Amino acid sequence: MTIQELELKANDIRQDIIKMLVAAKSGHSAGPLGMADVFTALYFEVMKLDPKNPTWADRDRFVLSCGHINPVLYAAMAERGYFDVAELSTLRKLGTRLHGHPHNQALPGIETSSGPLGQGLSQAAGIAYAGLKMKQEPWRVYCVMSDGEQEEGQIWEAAMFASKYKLRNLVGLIDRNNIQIDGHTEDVMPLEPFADKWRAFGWHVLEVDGHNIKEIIDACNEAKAIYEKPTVIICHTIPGKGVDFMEYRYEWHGMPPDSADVSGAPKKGEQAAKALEELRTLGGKIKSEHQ
Ligand SMILES: Cc1ncc(C[n+]2csc(CCOP(=O)(O)OP(=O)(O)O)c2C)c(N)n1
Ligand SMILES: [Mg+2]
Repeated sequence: MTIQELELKANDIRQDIIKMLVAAKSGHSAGPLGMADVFTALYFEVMKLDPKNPTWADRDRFVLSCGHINPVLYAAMAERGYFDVAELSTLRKLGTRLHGHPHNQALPGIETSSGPLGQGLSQAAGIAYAGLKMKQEPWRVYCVMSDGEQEEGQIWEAAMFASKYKLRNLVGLIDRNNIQIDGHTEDVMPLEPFADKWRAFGWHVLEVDGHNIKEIIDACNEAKAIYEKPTVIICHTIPGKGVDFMEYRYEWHGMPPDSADVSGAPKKGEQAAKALEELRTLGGKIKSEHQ
């Protein structure tokens, strides 16, 4: 796909996210919107996968460590053809396959269950170890983490393990959006100097603009050429990206549009419509920019 097509796909994914959250009347807005470009790059360009055969033996493995941002995972999977986009409206409903947090027994293509933060990198490192050291498999492992969960010790245990075993088939992508549940990361528990910490743990470290799809793809390609180390890509993102009244606001971490009146936002009942209108306008701009 061209970069323009990928940008339009990310814009569709953002609209899917708004619609599914409103239908569910619960769920997280800021993280999923912020990571739409990263998921578009992964699901439409970077990862080897077959949506019609989700257990294909040679597929790249994907672990979502920060399970709460899974509206973006579901939207990317549906847009990629794993299941019908119409099913997105069943998010969090009784009997759905689309649980509030990813459930690997519920939906084909979900590699691991998650929700409790801090565990995904350990799972991904174990999978990468099995693939590389026990079976010499060609596939790679991608693990998306959030910045809030970097405050948990288990992340750093996994980082040491992956470095010790030189898991060059493992790529961590971190949503560096500077927010967590009720504040900014640097107020709650400072992470900086963040890249230096990963470097000190023996990882190859890259930093990208998490809204520049080409940069994300290039970084994932660079990781393939790193022989001795796992790679971490720090993706600098804007929480709530694409919806003006949500951008940079941690208040939207765990709330869907139209669930509450928030300062600076349209009033409850008008938020989803406003968000969708803004994204549709943005889509029009992307179309005309590249002509
Ligand atoms: C072990 C664990 N502790 C607490 C939570 C509750 N929780 C869910 S999301 C979240 C915020 C974490 O920050 P981040 O993932 O960076 O949030 P975002 O950027 O998506 O707003 C917390 C504390 C959890 N899911 N797991
Ligand atoms: Mg965060």
